[in-house]
Amino acid sequence: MAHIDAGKTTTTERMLYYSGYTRTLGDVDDGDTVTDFMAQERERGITIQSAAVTFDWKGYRINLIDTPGHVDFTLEVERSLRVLDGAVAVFDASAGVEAQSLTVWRQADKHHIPRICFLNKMDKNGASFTLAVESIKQKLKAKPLLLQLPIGEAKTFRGIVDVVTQDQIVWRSAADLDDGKTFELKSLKEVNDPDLLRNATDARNALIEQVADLDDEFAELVLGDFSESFDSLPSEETILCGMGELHIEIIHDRIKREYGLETYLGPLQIAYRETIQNSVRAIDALDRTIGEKRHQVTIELGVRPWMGEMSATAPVIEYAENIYDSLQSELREAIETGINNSYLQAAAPCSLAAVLVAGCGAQKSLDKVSCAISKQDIDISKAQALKKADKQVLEPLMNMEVTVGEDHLGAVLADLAQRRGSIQEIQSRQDNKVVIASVPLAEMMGYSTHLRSLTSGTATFTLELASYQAMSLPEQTALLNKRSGLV
Ligand SMILES: Nc1nc2c(ncn2[C@@H]2O[C@H](COP(=O)(O)OP(=O)(O)OP(=O)(O)O)[C@@H](O)[C@H]2O)c(=O)[nH]1
Ligand SMILES: [Mg+2]
Repeated sequence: MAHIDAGKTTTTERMLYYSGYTRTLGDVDDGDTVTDFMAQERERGITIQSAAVTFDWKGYRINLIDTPGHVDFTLEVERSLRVLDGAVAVFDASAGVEAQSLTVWRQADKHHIPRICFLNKMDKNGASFTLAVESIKQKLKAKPLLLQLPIGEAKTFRGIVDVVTQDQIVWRSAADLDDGKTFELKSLKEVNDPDLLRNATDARNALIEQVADLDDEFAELVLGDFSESFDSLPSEETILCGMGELHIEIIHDRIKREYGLETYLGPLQIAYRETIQNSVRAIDALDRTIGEKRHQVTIELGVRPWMGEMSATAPVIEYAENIYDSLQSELREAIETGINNSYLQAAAPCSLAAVLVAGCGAQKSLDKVSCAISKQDIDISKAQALKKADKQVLEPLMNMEVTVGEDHLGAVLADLAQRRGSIQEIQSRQDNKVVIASVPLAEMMGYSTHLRSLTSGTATFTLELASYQAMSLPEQTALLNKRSGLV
């Protein structure tokens, strides 16, 4: 729906052509479009009656009604609005909101029809994205959410940026203008255009905020992520925890916008873990005088690899024979709390290990102070035991599924092999292949961008944590060298 001549019929004709519904591209001025089929329409180059067409696009069926823009046929538009699920309001970007657009917009308001605004004629002399958007805000009293930005305007118009995916689509220059079917899709990260990248990032952040204002669930998601992820360390560094690169970027941006803090986002770090390969024991004897009283406690702790279920936060505590019963229950509690605390505070959580309380002796009458001391010293003895053990670094291993067309399957598989991925299965789903694989998280940096350029944006993927797996010795050495700044 729109003012006369905004380009509804032309846009419809393009949709039919690009979706494969028609084989030739009709033109209003030549009088050969699909939806302007009446003789009078073809002669005058205007739409007089609404015409409905149905076509398929990316697995969706679209029922489209091309309505007339002339004021005399307003009733035709009203008729269509009664049966529609949604409307696309087409605007001439050099004119903004024109009179008849205002009329049909109000009609759509009356019928509570959701709307998409399409700024057409961005190539025309005098086209202005900013002015057109401003006119939508002012005249229609609407709050548009910007989903695309133009690249260039009027004579320089050559493409658009997808605000959500941060990809750009650029058509060939006007000189060798064809039917518009050929274009180049690239991630903005691969394009050296700092101004465009900044505008696109700003637009995306503004969009996230607008959606958060409209949708409570979405807002909670964004804010909840933020507060949970803000994990401060004693140093000048703050660790942001997130599920992926985009997640981290958004949190980083919110810190700037909402707290006014200029921060530098360091490279992404993987949450590695460490485990031990053999059993070791350490004895710690403590003898302290606090006030008048002497506290003496000896603790012997052992640690050994744990072969059972993965236990990330709760350690497995075992007692050596005869120890359990001989321990006063307060001391037992103190020891167990000590072991649990030392687990939770460890910088790199040590999973897959069990702690053995091998021996413990204390003076006869234990009081609260000796218990507290025991708790603290558990940490020291555990650290001593761990130091003696042979260690093994574990890395997060992800389950992944890539859905890709047959023609790009080879490229995706070759790329996964380079990322230390192992392919478990390749299934067929409709026209696509689904690759089921596992791959270390450390190899997945920038994967979404890379996959897009590898498959011209046709593939999709999902990723979830599967387990922690032992790294090979060369991989471990490379990682440790990198972490200690040797390479
Ligand atoms: N430069 C330029 N011209 C366009 C564009 N889209 C449409 N036109 C031209 O604008 C004129 C009107 O296009 P139509 O598609 O008939 O417009 P309409 O909205 O269907 O008009 P009515 O049905 O009469 O309301 C035609 O001459 C088109 O060739 C565009 O993106 N750029
Ligand atoms: Mg028309």
